[in-house]
Amino acid sequence: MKKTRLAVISLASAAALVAGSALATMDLQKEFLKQYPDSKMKCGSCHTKAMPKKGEADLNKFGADMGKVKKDGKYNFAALDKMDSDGDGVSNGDELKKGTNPGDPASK
Ligand SMILES: [Ca+2]
Repeated sequence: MKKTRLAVISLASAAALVAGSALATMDLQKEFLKQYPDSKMKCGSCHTKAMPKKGEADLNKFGADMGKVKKDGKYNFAALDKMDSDGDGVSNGDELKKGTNPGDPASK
């Protein structure tokens, strides 16, 4: 009986952790789209893979820059706008307004 209870608590804890991380990602996407309604935000905007699976969530340069402008849980979007994360000569802000990918130099 004790083992069953422990297993149920462990499963519930694991589910809460997974749900928490998924919600954080959804919250970030919502916050991002609120800030940049014309952007074509997708997983590949911040990650090296278009559809990253668990363990493949490597960030591209734009995703890494988003992490750099995060302070106390808030993103400094004004600072992010001025950067040119992918080095293609077009600022992140301009790319996000145009709907191009600020993490892909081939998209500008
Ligand atoms: Ca750029």
